[in-house]
Amino acid sequence: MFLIDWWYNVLASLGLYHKNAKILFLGLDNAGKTTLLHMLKENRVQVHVPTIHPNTDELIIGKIKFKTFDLGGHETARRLWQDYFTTVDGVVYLVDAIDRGRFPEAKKELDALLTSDELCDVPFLVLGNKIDMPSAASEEELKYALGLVDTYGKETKPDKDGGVRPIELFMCSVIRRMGYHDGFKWLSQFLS
Ligand code: G3D
Repeated sequence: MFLIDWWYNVLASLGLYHKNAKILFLGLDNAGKTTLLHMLKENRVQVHVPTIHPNTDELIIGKIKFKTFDLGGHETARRLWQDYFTTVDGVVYLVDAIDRGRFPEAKKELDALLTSDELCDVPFLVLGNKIDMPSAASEEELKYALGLVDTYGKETKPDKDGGVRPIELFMCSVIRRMGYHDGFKWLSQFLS
């Protein structure tokens, strides 16, 4: 009973209670995907235990299935997430906001996702992670670096003016549990 209450609280806080969805956590390695997954799972930061699939991880809470994949240089992982596309309902794309040297690579991988036919109708929540670090890029800087000029808007009003691609950037710190809740709530409006 305690566990059910706890899960309810986690999903409710993310706006995902009653949702039935497959959500991909994508991004370059080191962006914070595994940490976010474990944060949802345990509600605390934990040391990762390497698995036989080092570039992917999975979590199921209620009717929501989360799966992570590293992008950039991992051909095997790329094949795996492409196999997953047919049923994906939302993408959470994480970017390490302190690693400016990899912004171009992060943009390249994001652009490839955004232009893929399989994901043309899929909402994208972009999370600029690690804002607890003083050197982290600002939201404006990251938006510019990722080429996210025309985003959906942070208000939660589906179909506000039809045709606008559901993509939005939220800055966050996974380890401080800041920012990503608003992002998930934004994403949840597009999930059935
Ligand atoms: P990945 O799964 O996308 O590859 P990880 O990324 O979740 O393994 O995280 C990579 C590193 O970033 C980890 O550090 C993790 O602790 C750190 N990290 C994740 N989220 C945050 C955050 O919000 N702020 C800061 N400062 N660091 C974060 P280590 O040292 O374990 O490699």
